[in-house]
Amino acid sequence: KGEHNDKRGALIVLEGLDRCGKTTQCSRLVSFLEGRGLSVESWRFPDRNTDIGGMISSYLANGSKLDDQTVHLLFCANRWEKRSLMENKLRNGTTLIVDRYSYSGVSFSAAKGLDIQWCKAPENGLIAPDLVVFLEISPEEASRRGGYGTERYEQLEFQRNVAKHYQILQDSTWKVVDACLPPESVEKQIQELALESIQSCQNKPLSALWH
Ligand code: FDM
Repeated sequence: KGEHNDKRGALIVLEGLDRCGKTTQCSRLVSFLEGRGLSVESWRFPDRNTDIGGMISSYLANGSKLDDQTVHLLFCANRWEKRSLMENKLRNGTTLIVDRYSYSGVSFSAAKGLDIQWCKAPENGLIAPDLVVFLEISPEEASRRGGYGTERYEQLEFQRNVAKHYQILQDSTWKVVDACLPPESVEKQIQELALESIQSCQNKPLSALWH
């Protein structure tokens, strides 16, 4: 069969409020899985390297004014433009560790007051994750962690609202990990969840959001 791998990769998403430690944990997880000889890649959304990603990036830096619906659809389109590459990678046996996905998409937009069903609709048909690790931290605790940066959404009141919407979205693929435990302990829990997911996804076909 040449290069082709019979076993599909897992789609593993890390979610959580700003400053919950997602990005660090994503890269640690990728190193861990690579160390085990697995085929794995690190992804993130927004992917700022595309034209759409550039528009998002400028919006987040407060460099452009766009209405909430438009921004929502840009974030969503940024996932759609990566969908077929994502599917190919997964089918070829590569596990993807993704820093934010549609849950951020819906939670952040709904926190601005957009209707949650309206927000979910264009995400329909994107690939459903095999595992969502939610790194739980209170907005207050997150804001104490060295403070937020300067991007548009990094404010306590807004993060509280995002947290509320994350709660609503939790489903059976979610595993909640306490982001306030020591980082090594968080890391270990995520490793176990990821290995379990990589094993068990092999018997499951790829499926679509939101079913
Ligand atoms: N964000 C991220 C959204 O509002 N919608 C989305 O679909 C995604 C993926 O963009 F504040 C928000 C979340 C965050 C900001 O994300 C940039 P990073 O992880 O800080 O780059």
